[in-house]
Amino acid sequence: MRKTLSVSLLVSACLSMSAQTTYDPKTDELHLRDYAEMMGKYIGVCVPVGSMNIANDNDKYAQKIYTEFNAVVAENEMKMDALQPNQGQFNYGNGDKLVAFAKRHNMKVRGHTLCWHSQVPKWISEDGYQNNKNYTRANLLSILKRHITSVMRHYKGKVAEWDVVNETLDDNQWGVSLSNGKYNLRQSIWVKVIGEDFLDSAFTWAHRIDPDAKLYLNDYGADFYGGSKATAMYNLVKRMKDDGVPIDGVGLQCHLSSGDAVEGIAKNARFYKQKLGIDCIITELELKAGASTSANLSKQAEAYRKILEGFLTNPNAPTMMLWGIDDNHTWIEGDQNPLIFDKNLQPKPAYYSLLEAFHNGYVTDIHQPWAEYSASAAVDDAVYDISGRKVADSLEEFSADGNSGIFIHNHKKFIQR
Ligand code: 9MR
Repeated sequence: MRKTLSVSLLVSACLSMSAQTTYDPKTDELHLRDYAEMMGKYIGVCVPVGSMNIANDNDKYAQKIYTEFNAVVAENEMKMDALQPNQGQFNYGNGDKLVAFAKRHNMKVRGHTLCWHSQVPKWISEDGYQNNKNYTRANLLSILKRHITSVMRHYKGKVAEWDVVNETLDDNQWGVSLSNGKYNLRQSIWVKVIGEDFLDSAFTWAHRIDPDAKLYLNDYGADFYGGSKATAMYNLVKRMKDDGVPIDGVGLQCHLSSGDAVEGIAKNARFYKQKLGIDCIITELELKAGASTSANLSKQAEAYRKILEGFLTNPNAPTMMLWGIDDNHTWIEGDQNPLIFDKNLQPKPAYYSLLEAFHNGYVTDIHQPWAEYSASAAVDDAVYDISGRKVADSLEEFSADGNSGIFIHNHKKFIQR
């Protein structure tokens, strides 16, 4: 069982703040989840429940997971083919194992995923695209409804949030723009046989059974603000919101590489907050680094750091999940070393950079009055004095005002002379 965060650790975190000592993440006694909890955030990881011994709290992987993370998601075990392998036969064993693990260690469970074109059971479709069983629209609607309502009922109150629909956008989004509001859907069996309203129905059924569960639309390649798939995602979610579909947010998978322009993620999150007032979370992060050279690992660490810094400054980004515990548990092939622990479960530079980013975010954070966030002004760029009073709506406005002293911008203190 994980030890609860002791008062002395908290005190030491605060002391290091006031004493302004040089921070060394390698000697930090706190873990990622400790900082996340102090800041009201979730940092999580996917668990290959079927092949990891999480029933044993002394297992080294189990221990690492509950020590470092406060959220989990099943890597494969709560997908449609796993939960309903034969029509009407539900198999909740592995999902229940994850829920029990999370309960023992006070972690949030994400559900992944109620409806997808991949990992669809063979009794529905050979490959998630063909309607080789010749289902009618009515047949498929009732199959989907039964799956979603059964699973939501089983996990009601135990799984806090769901990726209701996964990867419904086509890879080709040529011609979409914010002004034309267009998006292209993947021609999965769901879209072809039911039509676009399978999405609306899926969210509505899920919400009816568990109105407290948060419901997300999850996808890859829609991570960076301004990208064509990101624009398509926004257009689709806006359409759903406008139609009153109960959607709480967008999941950005973030299967990325160290060299990607990862700043685009935080920008995307801000956009969803400002325009639609919904969450924008990171659901499946990993960063391909290439071979395990020190240059590659430092570059990777910096990219992880930037992503976490962006995540901490966005109040509508409560959750950031990694897609694997270590470089031995990744779906990425080849020598890519995409995760924050190495093949021997030892911390990599990326782990320390996350810890440091959390530490810096926590100890310099004079909690911004998030309630002031409005849908209009770019208030996330606001500047505060050290008692938390807003002095300017933006850095530009601030510098034009001739202020001097210590101020806070983006959770960081700075001195204006
Ligand atoms: O990590 C998962 C891998 O073990 C499975 O073989 C694969 C099957 O499609 O799914 C992987 O997880 C995917 C996730 O469910 C959805 N987004 C992409 C992930 C990586 O492929």
